[in-house]
Amino acid sequence: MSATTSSPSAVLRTAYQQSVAAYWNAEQDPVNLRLGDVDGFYHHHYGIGDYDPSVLDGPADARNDRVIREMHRLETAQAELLLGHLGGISSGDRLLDGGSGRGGTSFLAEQRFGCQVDGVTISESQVDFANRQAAERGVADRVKFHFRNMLDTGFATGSRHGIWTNETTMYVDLSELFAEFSRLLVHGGRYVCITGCYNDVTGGRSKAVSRIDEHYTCNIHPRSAYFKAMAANGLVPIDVVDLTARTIPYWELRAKSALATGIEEPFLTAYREGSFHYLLIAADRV
Ligand code: SAH
Ligand code: GPP
Ligand code: MG
Repeated sequence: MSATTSSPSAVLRTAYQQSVAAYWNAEQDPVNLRLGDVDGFYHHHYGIGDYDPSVLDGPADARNDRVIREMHRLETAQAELLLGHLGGISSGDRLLDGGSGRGGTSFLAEQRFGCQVDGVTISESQVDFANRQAAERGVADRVKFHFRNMLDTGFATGSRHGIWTNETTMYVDLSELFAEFSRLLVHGGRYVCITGCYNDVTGGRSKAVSRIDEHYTCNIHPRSAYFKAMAANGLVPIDVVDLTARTIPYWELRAKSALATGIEEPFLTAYREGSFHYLLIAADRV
């Protein structure tokens, strides 16, 4: 069965999921497309690492171009960091990208591991975009994108050696998600998550976090929710990395760029006030 032909009502089970799919089907923001155009890896996630301040110098045209390249470099570094936490993956293994967007992280995974990667997203236009890219890259036999819900992927039990979610978990119920990933992973298989989560220590959802939720139609979870849902589903954390300090420079650069969307200030406020973290969690299936 080709997942790309699944009917919308089978994949989008709730009005909420339909509204999330509508957001991604319509998404054409230059803050994502201009960056992807740099080298053909299209990301829908943020960046990590320090930026080169000299990109902000010089005449406007050259500056814009250099800022775009620098932001893209930091976003690619984020995906490479995530993939580095998958552990030993061999070319015969199968991976799943939960919420695959335009496919950037999946293509980087194929390049790194040379193995089969399936991406699932509830946006049909993203599926089409990413499958076109796979064909253009000549990797369509190894990297495939499907119009499926990551809460109910339809893939075989125990079929995955590695699964990741790169900024997608704020759209779903974590208990349902980790139950599905636990079913899909082999014993000893690795799950890696990069997410933004709010801080249980400072209390409930801050104003800045609420503004981020509103902007993307998502529902950011508290940090504790990740560990509870993992523990309940046989996923045992091995690495927990607070990336907050490493993502702030990306947001500072983005705030200065011509492609800023207005969400930069809530991210910077939330990170600086400590109400929000950018977190990587890697966990093994036991
Ligand atoms: N991981 C990608 C895209 C992140 S954007 C990247 O790093 O570039 C968030 C993605 O989550 C979108 O592709 C959206 O369609 C997807 N998504 C949201 N809810 C989903 C669900 N229930 N099942 C599958 N994908 C989902
Ligand atoms: C996707 O990035 C953004 C999300 C999946 C939303 C929430 C993420 C958090 C960590 C809270 P994008 O690249 O599409 O966003 P933008 O268009 O702002 O660059
Ligand atoms: Mg972006």
